[in-house]
Amino acid sequence: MLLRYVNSDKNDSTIGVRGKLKKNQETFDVVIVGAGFAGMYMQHKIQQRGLSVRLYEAGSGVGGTWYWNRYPGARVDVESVEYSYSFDDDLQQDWSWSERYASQPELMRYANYFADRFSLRENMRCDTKVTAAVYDAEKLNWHITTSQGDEVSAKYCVLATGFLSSGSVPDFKGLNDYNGNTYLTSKWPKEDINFKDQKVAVIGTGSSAVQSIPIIAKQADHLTVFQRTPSFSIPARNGPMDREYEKRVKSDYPEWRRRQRYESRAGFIALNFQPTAPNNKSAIDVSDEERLIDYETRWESGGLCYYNSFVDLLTNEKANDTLAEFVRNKIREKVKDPETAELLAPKDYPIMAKRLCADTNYYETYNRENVSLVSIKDSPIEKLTKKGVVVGGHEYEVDSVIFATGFDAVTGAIKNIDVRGVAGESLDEHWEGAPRAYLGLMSNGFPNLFFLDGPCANGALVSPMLLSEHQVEWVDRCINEIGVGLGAEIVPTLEAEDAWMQHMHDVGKDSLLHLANSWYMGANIPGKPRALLSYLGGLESYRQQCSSGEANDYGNFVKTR
Ligand code: NA7
Repeated sequence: MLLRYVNSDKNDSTIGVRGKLKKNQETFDVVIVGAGFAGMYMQHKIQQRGLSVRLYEAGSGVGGTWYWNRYPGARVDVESVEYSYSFDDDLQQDWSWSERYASQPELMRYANYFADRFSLRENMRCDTKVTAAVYDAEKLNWHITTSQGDEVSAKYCVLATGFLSSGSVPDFKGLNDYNGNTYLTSKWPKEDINFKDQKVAVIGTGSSAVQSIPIIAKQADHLTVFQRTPSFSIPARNGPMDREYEKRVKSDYPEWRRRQRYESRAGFIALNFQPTAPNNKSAIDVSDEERLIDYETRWESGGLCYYNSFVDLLTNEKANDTLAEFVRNKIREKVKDPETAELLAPKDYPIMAKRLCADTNYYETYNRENVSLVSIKDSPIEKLTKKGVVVGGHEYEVDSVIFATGFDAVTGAIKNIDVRGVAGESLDEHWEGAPRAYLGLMSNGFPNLFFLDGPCANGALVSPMLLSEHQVEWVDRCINEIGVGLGAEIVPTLEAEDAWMQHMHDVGKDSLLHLANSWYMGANIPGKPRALLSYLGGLESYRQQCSSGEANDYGNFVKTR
């Protein structure tokens, strides 16, 4: 099988400075893993403090998730003016987005602009995977090993490895027998791929598939989509940036950011949408007419704004079903063939219990003559053969198979590193089953090790930019307030970690998220323990809890000075 999703990036113009020494044994104040938006901001903060820092990145350039997910149609589902750094007013004034939702190439331009503007490249090593991070309890530092043979040490280690960065391909029978081209959406090749004159299969119907299918369908001779679970998708209503609107936002950006932080549930308010405030009423207490007005207005606004709709949509099945049925009816209106429409209309899980998708012509694509939908819900993919995909005894012959099969989300990228804390205990052992991290920032037994956008914080359900800015600033303060002279060690107490896990459980136990087999629950990966991976208390509550963590001179931590 030709694995086309493995890139060769040797001539990439976006590369940082690569490791030149065979065995680099330097010592740093801070080592950061990952040059996504969180890792780069962390590096900037550390550089501003005048501390020594090294950032390692597996890709050949910056951008993190956006570096790898370059599949056709890849774009962010939070509005560009919100999905951007807010910490520097000059930066947000200087940068101008071209569309309501930035595409992957534009996000890459932004990431590279950021790296240059804040002089990050010199302290970065790209094309370098961190393979192990082992704590030396005597020297009080982390010993970090990389795929390029670096062996460096650092007082502090920050894992900014991303929560959607470890792509997953199911272990289909016959995977290696298939002779055509294979692609993974989360490791898409850099060269232009065109499916003209090809018969193509897409496996999976999550967000990556929903974005890429309409584009691939226009190129391919025939596209067959293999769907196990349909997604709920809302029209994104993407378009060129409305310059008047941009001007309005920029005329008072701090106020827009304040609303994003304090007037939304998820850190985005879909600024174009009026009224922007979350609806704090119950969906079942209002009249049918009032409910419909909310749903229709948000449908017209587009995107993910149902996260700010009625307050009980994610806690009350009856309330949830009012919105689910509204969206199912929209699908039925769009898709001409009633049988296909019913297959595309999700009925087995609450809406938003898997992350909503935002699309451009997704459902309409199934009205094309060259597109067919095969439900594999009751009859899974049996195998791949030399020529294609077999379902229900029928062989679908295709030239290319695209795996849009998701991620080992939140913990996958962390677990790819052999992380060992005091007494040699591995993170895997400490997490035994489900991940544990106080405030989603640190784990007991792993001093001076921080997670950004990691487990037990609310990464899955809030705008990742806002969350990572908040976390980076917390870590920056922690390193500088506790690490006086960089001689200190800090680690959360087991009691604090237990209490946070209990709080996470209490806040999340009534959520409808438990009713879907999604990456939110780790349920999309065979063998991964089923557990809620994110904190569901909302951004504001999270911010308050993080402040409590800093209170009383970091009273919930053990410190050595
Ligand atoms: P998702 O949303 O996890 O989607 C993965 C899709 O792949 C989903 O439809 C899965 O079906 C399907 N899948 C996974 N394994 C199989 C097997 N074995 N057989 C058939 N189908 C399978 O990942 P995306 O990359 O689309 O999106 C991830 C996030 O990126 C998204 O939430 C946004 O935040 C942006 P299943 O639902 O498991 O039945």
